[in-house]
Amino acid sequence: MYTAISRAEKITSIIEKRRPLAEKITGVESNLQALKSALKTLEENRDRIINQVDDAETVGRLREIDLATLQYKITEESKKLTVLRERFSRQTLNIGVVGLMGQGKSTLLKSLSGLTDNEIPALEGSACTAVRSTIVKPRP
Ligand SMILES: Nc1nc2c(ncn2[C@@H]2O[C@H](COP(=O)(O)OP(=O)(O)OP(=O)(O)O)[C@@H](O)[C@H]2O)c(=O)[nH]1
Ligand SMILES: [Mg+2]
Repeated sequence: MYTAISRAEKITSIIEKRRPLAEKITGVESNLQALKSALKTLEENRDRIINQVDDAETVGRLREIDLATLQYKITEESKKLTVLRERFSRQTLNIGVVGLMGQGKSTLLKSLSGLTDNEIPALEGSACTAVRSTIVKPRP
């Protein structure tokens, strides 16, 4: 009984530790959004000024500034951060185990989870689990 409680506490503590990471990412995401919108304004202003200026050299220099690529990069990085934030916001610990038949995958999961052969059969003989299995332990 004691180990079951301590295991639940450990899982809760791991999930809790992710929270500040998710919050940190939220902060970075909103900074990036602000930066992106500032770059958009800058680009609009640049385009407007280009139409007002006659000097070819100045126009050339203004055109050279690659604001589009910067905005694109920000969008790409933001997408990656969203994936990470969603991961860190998960309310579950997801453990994936892959390996050859009979290598001890189910035994490892049994040992990690405290579950028995009833929930995760790990038995001698030929292929036992044999298919991709999803074991979900409902939170109390
Ligand atoms: N000696 C030894 N036997 C193990 C170990 N881990 C698992 N076994 C035994 O190996 C057999 C197969 O283990 P499973 O955990 O069912 O292996 P599996 O990878 O889940 O197998 P499949 O689901 O059939 O692919 C069982 O009889 C286990 O008791 C280990 O570390 N040492
Ligand atoms: Mg198995």
